[in-house]
Amino acid sequence: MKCKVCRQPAVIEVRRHNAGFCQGCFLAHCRNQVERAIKDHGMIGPGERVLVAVSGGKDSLALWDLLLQLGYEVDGVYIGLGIQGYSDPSAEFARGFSAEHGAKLLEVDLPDDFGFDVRSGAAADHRVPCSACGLSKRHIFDRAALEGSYDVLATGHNLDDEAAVLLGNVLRWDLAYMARQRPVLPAGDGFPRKVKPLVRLGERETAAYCVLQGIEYQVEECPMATGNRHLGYKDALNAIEERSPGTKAAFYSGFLDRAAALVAEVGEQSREGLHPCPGCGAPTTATELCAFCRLVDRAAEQKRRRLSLNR
Ligand code: Q46
Ligand code: ZN
Repeated sequence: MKCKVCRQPAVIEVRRHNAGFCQGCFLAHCRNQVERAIKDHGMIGPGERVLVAVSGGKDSLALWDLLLQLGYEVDGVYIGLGIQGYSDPSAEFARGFSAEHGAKLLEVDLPDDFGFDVRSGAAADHRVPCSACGLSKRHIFDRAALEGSYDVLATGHNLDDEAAVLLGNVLRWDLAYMARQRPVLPAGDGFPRKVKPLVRLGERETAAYCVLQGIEYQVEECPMATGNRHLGYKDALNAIEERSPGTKAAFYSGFLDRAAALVAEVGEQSREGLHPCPGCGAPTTATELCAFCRLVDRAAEQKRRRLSLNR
């Protein structure tokens, strides 16, 4: 197969585009896709400061690299989740990228800074681990962006992630979640602007980008992901994509073009009635503490109970 752009031998085929690319043209293709997503959706303005949520995996490190390549001023923020055998090496990949590129990395550690890890927090708050993890990450990333006065928080959600989340939302007809699924969520009411510049790239492409660009990343999946619903939706979409390449992109872009505006109002309603949490100041609809503060309290309470039982 030849590169669609320069006719040299291709190193990767992207079936969705019915095209092969050589190394140089593939890296340029990734930059173009990110540039186009940023421009089409008005994600980042000239001179704005960006904070990238970094996990140490392929998507967030590819995103960090691509934004730096495109000339943006970008720092990273990494959260240590206290997941045994996974969090420490992930942190090393994030730190390695930061050191190699001379880019600033902020670090927050759930056990050190908040007194719990994903597993113990989830147990204390009667949630599944990914729910406690997602809640913690959203809260901490938002705070880091606001406290650091960044203009925008960028996350590494790629096309496969967004299509899988959309499938889950459609299967449950969860209009409020669908409304929040846009590639840009505007700032306001204690939230930073949040953007997803990788929505035009699949996860095979972000992995290939890292390999071809020489970026070392955490290849292992999070051990807590096993059996989660999101992975099931990804598998289902991959099976469809295998038979009909391009379906995933058509599903997601069709939503943005034809359905997102119809559900947008529901999303605006879900931001109504927000007030600052008395514990941390983050916006919440809860009458007392926000969900994250409750998680922190319950984890602390559980810890106290365990310690008194062991005495
Ligand atoms: S890190 Fe956290 Fe994911 Fe692990 S515990 Fe679940 S949500 S699977 S992106
Ligand atoms: Zn709070």
